[in-house]
Amino acid sequence: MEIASVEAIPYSIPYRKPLRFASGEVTHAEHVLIRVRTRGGLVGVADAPPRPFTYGETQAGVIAVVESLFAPQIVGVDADRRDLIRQRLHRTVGNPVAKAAIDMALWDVLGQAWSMPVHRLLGGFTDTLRVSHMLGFDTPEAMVTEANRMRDVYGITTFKVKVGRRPIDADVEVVRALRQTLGDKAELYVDGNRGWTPSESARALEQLSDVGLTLAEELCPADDVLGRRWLVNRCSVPFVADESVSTPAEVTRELLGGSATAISIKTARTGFSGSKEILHLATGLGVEVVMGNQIDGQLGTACTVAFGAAHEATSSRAGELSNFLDMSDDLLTEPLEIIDGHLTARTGPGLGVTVDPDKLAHYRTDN
Ligand code: MUC
Ligand code: MG
Repeated sequence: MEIASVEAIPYSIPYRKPLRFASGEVTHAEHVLIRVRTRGGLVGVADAPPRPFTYGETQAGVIAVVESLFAPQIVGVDADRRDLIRQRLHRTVGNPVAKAAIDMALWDVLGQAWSMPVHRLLGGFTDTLRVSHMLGFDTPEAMVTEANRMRDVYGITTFKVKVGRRPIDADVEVVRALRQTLGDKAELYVDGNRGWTPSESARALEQLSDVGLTLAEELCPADDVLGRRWLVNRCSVPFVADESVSTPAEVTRELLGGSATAISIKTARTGFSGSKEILHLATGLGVEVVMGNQIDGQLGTACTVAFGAAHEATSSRAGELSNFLDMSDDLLTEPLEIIDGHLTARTGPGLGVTVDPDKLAHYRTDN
C-alpha cells in the first residue's frame, strides 16, 4: 500500500448563488482536488476548500505546500501508517485544509484496500444524518423564500442563520421572520463569523430571547478574550466555537477558558484523524458537537456525512450538509441526494465516490 504520488489539482466551479457571511463571501468553489495513488493502483480522493478569510490558505498555497513539502515527505510510506504520516505533515505549522484533505484521501485508500465504507471504519454508529441548511446574508424576504424552498423540496427543518451584520437589527428581523414562517417545530440557530462585538452579540441574543434559538456560533472573535467569556457566561444556549478551534489545543483553550460551550467539527479542516481527536476531547469534556460546513462541494460533504454518521455524538444533531446545492455543477459521477431532510453515507468501499473525469477536465484550471 505504498504511496506512489500525491496530486493537487486546482479547479473552479461557479456558485449559482454566492454564500455571504460576516467574514467573507464565496462566489466560486476554487478548491483543490487531492488525489493519492498507491503503487498497487488504488486511488484515494478528497477536497481541499481554501478559506483565506478563515485560515489564511489559498488555492495556490495549498498546491505549493502539497507539492513542495507534503508529497515529498509521504511518497514511499505505506498509506496505512496514518499517524506517521500525520506527524510528518505536522512538522509544517498551519495549512489545516491541505493536511485534512491528504488525511481523508488516505482513509479513502484504506477503505478500498479493506473493502469497507469509511463511515464503518471510523465507528459505524449509523448510516444517515439529518441535514441543517446554512442561510447566507440576503434580504429577509429572500432568506425566508430560500428556507421555505429547502423545507418544501428537501424536507429540511433545521437552519443555521448567518448573522453578524451592523446594525444588529437586520439580522434580528431575519431570524424573527424565519421563525414566523417556519413555525415552532423548525430548529433555528445563528452563526456570527466574528462579526459583532461581545456587547452587540449580547444585545442581539436578548432581542431574540423569545425566538427559541438552539445554538449561537462565533458571534464575536475568540480574541476578545474577556468579552467573549462574559458573553458565553450569559448565553442561555450552547455557544459553538467554529473557526476559533482548528486544533485540539484550541478546543481545550476555548472550552477550559470559558469562551465556548460546544464545538463545530469540520472534516475539511481536521480530516478524519484530527476530527476523531477533537470529538474525543469534546465528548470527554462533556460538550456537544455539530458537524459544520466549510462551504463544501459534494466530495467534502460526503466526507462530513461519513464522519458524522460514524459516531453517536456527531449524528445526534443535524449536520450542515446542504450548501453544495447552490453550486452550478460538481465533480462526482453520482450526485448526493437529500431525501426527507437526510443524507445517507455512501456504501461503497472507502468514500464510495468517483470523480467524473470529464467534469474534472472541464473545471480544472491548471491546463
Ligand atoms: C461557517 O460555519 O462559518 C463560513 C466561513 C467559514 O469558515 O465556514 C463557513 C461556514
Ligand atoms: Mg461557523
